[in-house]
Amino acid sequence: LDRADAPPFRHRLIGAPIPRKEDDRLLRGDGRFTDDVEFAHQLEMAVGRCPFPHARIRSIDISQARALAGVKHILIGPEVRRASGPLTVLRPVPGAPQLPYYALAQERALHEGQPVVSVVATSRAVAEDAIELVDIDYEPLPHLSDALDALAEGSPVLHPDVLPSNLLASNKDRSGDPEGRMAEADTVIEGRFRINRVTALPMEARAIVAVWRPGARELTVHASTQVPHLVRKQLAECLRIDEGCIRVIASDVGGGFGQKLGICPEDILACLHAMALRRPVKWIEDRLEYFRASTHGREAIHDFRIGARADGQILAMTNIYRTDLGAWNSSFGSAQLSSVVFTGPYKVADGSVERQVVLTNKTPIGAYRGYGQPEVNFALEVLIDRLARRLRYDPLEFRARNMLRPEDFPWKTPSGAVYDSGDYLRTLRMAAEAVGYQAHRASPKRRKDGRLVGIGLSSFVERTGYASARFLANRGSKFGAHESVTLRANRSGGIDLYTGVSTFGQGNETAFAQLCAGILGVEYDAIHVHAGDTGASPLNTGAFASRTLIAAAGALREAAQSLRDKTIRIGAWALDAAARDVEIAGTVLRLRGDPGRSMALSEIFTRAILGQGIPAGETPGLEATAHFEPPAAAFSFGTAAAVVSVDPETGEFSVERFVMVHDCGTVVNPALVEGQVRGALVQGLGAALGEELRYDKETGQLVSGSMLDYLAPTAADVPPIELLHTEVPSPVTTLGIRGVGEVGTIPPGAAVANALCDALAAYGVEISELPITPESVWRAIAASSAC
Ligand code: SMO
Repeated sequence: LDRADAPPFRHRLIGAPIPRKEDDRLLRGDGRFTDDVEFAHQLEMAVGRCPFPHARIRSIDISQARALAGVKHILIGPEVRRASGPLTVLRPVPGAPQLPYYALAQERALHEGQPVVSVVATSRAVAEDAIELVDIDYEPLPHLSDALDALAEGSPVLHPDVLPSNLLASNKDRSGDPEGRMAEADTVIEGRFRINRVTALPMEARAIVAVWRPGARELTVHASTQVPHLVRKQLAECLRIDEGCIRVIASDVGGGFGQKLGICPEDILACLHAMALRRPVKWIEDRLEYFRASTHGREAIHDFRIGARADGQILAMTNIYRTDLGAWNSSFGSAQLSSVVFTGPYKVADGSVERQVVLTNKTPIGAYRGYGQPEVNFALEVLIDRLARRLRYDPLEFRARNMLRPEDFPWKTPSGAVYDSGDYLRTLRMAAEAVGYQAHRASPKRRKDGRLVGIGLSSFVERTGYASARFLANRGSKFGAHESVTLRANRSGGIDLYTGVSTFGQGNETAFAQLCAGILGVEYDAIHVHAGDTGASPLNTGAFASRTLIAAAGALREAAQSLRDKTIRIGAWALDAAARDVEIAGTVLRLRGDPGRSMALSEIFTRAILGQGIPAGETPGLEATAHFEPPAAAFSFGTAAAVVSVDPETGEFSVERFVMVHDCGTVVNPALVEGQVRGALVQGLGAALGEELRYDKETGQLVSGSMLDYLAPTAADVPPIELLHTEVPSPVTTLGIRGVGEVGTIPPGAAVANALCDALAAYGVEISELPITPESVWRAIAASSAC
């Protein structure tokens, strides 16, 4: 990938744990989040939500609400349908229709928390009071809170106008002869695994401020989003206005985690109100609304089968799973991605995977960090342990025997994915070594204090980035696969870096500046990053799928090299030297071997910008935009190991150690990588060990929709985490980078489940559901045959 005339791309800043550029402002309280944006004459919006999981809306009377002092504007379903289209999705389910899901419910509301009425008033308090005064006559309808019920014959159908059943889509991938190979197997093991519905829980919930200036035909939207340019496109579609009239600005975003991908109903509502009133409208989601109405994550049922020979060779795997999407297809990708990695790190050529996407009367599922991969990892890796036990194989050696070897790559999986490269076995061995696996195996399970100790493994492969835009186009995606950057020299001798990638905690400002400074040879502090404003960045894709740096590194390199070449041409000419004899070093351009002959970059940049004092034939300006599309996805990989102790009387357990060995290819900034992996592990442990958005089957109500009931981990709940890295460069990305943003969410569930089953081996305990809680462990002990 390197140009012949360019210096090696690998430079001194790659691999340096440079402190995050973002932290200075965040730690000083100088961050600017959407709620920090204030306009004169600004109004606030509140949303009235359906209290039932499914109801016909007979009538809505807003007369009392309208009469309340301070109320400026009220919207209900029919007006919204006149003024805007149904919410579009970024990546539609192939073959599935556009569902008629509008910013406000129409004749029927399909889930508890769905917006039914919105009010704009002089303050949030007044708007909320007005919501209380809206008189809505609901007729509750039969509801579905379970995917299997939703598929049953005779169930009520959520979207009867466009779909004959609640099965939104199903499709299948296969390769080889899984049935034949299963028949040959000495042992076939199967299991059903239930993965909980959870939520991302960003510190900043959703937020928007919309400002409409009709004279300028300009709608400016400040939003808490991962994808400003995609939000702009979706707003243009739903509001039926020209994209050129819309500017989306995401300054600081208080957590994305996939949940801040694409638009939500409230975005449309705030814009409609702002356009009707010609005044700025703000909506800041509160935590209770967040639980009920922000897209949820995960929730799937996996039926998994593995067939193996008595000698421990896996012959075939099959996986059928149902994802409960809730009432609308906000995101299909997570349902799709489970299948991409369903065979994990194992060499299995014969396999099939079938996915069914099911609609229910629950809050729509959206993207959530890990994006389908934690779900399938739990099913696969728990079943691998069970199979190893049945074959009387050590779980570590059973994994090792079946893992893909470096010489197997590129490896095409039964789902059609192509794993690029890796040394999977090394991560397994390193995790075992770090956690003291053999010593654990040799020591008794029962400790002096009566607790049982166990150790569990989970190995994984994660797709990061994705295949080319051509691949996506076949599937009706609204986004491409490239990333873009603009670099612009300024007269102070610095570089302004413009990116459409918003800043939501990943550290991209730091990594971008680090790469840019390294390629140019300028000071890191001379790079000024301007992120997340569609009015001041080249049209890009956005930050999701652990893809940002994989794609952006190529764009950064191209733009930086172009800027560097021009700087050198102008500087060399001014110093009366040959281009090959000069170099950029910090704040100056100097003659190699004669540092006394130099010129300040500020001087060269000023000459270039003004077009004064530059060689004949050189155009004025010093600015470059580059777009880069990586040729393929890179697959991260690794192994986690958990040590648990459990009280067999009560089921109370604690994770005493958690080791993670991970490979994200070339590490640009180890401090950022550690932050990403550690943070995602905490989210993964939380989702595995307590978090659950639980619906009451009878009433269809969300019963864990507050911070009191939703058991997110606190700092005191997080076990000691030990991180190790290997660095196998990916052959398919610039620099060999693999993604790292989501990986930590993947292995915790299976690692802890396997550790508990190891500790409780004498009881023959099996764990097939998340979350794993003291109660569920106690029930599993009680249900086990040994009791
Ligand atoms: S769940 Mo991520 O933002 O692809």
